[in-house]
Amino acid sequence: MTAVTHFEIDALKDLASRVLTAHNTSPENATSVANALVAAEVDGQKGHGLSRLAAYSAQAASGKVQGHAVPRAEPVGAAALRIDAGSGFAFPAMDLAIEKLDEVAPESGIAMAGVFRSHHFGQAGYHVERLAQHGLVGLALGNSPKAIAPWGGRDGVFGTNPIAFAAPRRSADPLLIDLSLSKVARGKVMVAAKKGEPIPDGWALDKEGQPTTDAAAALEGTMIPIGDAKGAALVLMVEILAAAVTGANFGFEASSFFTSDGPAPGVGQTLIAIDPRRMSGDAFTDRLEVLLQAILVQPGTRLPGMRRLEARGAAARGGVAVDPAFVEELEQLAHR
Ligand code: PYC
Repeated sequence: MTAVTHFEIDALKDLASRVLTAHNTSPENATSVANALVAAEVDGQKGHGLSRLAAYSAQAASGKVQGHAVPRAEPVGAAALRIDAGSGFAFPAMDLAIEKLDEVAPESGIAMAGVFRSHHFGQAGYHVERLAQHGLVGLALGNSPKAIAPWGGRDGVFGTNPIAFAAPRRSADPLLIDLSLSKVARGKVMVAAKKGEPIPDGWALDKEGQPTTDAAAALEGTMIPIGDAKGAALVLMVEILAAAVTGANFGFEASSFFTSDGPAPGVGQTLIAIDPRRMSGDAFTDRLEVLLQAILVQPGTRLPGMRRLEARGAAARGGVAVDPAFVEELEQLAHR
């Protein structure tokens, strides 16, 4: 079993920031990335947390990610803007998108930002939750390097293409739905392959497009989407909204989020903010509570996103559980 120690949230942010600034990244960008990675760590989403830091910093050092990029917003309509992430990290571009949508959506009722020349945007829910904290309903869609084949096919075309949704509540944390569209994260297959263990049926296909329980064969093949053929259609929709609409690379054109060689991935994200007050005034929050209570009166039900909130509460009380040997590795990276 891995040993864990509880670390202060701010200490982990400071560490992540120092690792990045030691690897060709501006302090502003390092802060933005560190905030997002530590938020994922706090929420128990470790696959989008500090585990990404070594790969991120190697990519900034090699120039595959432009650590000093300054994202630029260009209005392209009354309530639409394009954001060029400049082949930098996705998080500063997403921060800019949120800042702009917060300004525009309350005026226009709805606003959209399309981010291109972008990179891994981590847990998609992190972005929409911030919109919901400002009273907006948020929808985020992002594409990623190929991992899923078209239904019936065998070669990866699409990424795991997450969709996240958040809605503000009257006196509770926003409702948050965050779905990656592969049945399970590829990271779980990587862990099984490392241990030489099989994976459950239904997770992945081998390179011939056949179902496999062999983790190593699955890594050479593709991930099965949630909902099988219906999920594959949803993956296609996200690919169009996140990449075709924004002018970004498709999943099959994008380079890896993990390796430091080659061109930048150049993926895209679409973020949509709706001001529900413009549509239904104060009724929105009342009606949302009616709906959520209709769920919660049934024994055995929970709202989506609760595990994350519980993890967050535990971290706020007692710190974030991280393997101290891993933290030491990150300290070494910060002093390279
Ligand atoms: O959750 O699969 C995911 C994901 C891909 C890119 C960003 N998040």
